Amino acid sequence: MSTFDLTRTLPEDATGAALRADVTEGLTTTPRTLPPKWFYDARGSELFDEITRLPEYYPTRAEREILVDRSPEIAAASGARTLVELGSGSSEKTRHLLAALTGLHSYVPVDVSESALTGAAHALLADHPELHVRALVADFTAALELPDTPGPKLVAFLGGTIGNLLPRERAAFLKSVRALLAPGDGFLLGTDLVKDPAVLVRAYDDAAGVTAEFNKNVLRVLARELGADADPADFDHVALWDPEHEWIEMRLRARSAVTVKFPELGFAVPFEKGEELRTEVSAKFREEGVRAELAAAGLELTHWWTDAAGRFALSLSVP
Ligand code: AVJ
Repeated sequence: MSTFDLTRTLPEDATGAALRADVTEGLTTTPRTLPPKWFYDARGSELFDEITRLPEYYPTRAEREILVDRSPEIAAASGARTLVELGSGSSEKTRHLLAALTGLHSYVPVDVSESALTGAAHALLADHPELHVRALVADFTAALELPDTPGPKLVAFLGGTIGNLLPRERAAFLKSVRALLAPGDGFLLGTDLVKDPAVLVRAYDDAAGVTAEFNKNVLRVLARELGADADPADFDHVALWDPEHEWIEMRLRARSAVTVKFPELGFAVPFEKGEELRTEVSAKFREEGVRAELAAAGLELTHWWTDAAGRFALSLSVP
């Protein structure tokens, strides 16, 4: 018999408090920045889903190709009885791993979205009648307390979302992952790879304008959650490649001088014409860099799998 339970570790108004703190910190100083996690309200999550089906946005398809081709190898290398997935979302790509992990006892999806967790779990339980799903509503960048489940465990962080963290945040995140692992456990990490900048920029500035809508959606979130008078029509979507940091940046550029008022926070943010707000970095990686960052956190890279075109990588590392 399969089982399902869900644990909330986020305090009631954690989201509101975190958004207010991020807005205060990121918008009252220059250059103006906001963390990318605020894209993902219901509409933002739908837009991201749409992005994953765009012809220009290759990472999702490339990662799925690796999971389809390599899940048996990943399963054999890890031998996991518990799969922990950080930022599990719809768990769509995880199905391939779950099918390959034949000895699996427990699946622990971790996500800030309770609705995503319950929806995904019910779909999975139908296919895995013996599986124990122990869902955690939690922010994976904070310290996690995992349920007590049988080892060995495989912690997976897919999608290339690690690229949204700045180098210092990445180092702290990898150390917190390392702290979850015991001897015999493993860490499966998805990373998008450095490639022709034109291909990268197209992936973040698609012809249909879906990514532009996704980027501007953060302004709708500010309007709804904080009563800000942020108008998407006042800003242009910008995606550019930063060759020094080897990351894509998404920005919102003021089309003319505009002031965004935050009545609940007691301040207003003036933008000059052309002034930009950085809404996301999406770092791209090389094998040696991934190996070095893992090593700095006490993890040894043991496997490196890419899609046939070499666009995206999954790595397995061990403590
Ligand atoms: C979900 C973080 C992997 O950085 O490629 C897609 C988000 N931003 N298009 C990425 C995103 C713009 C995506 N991740």
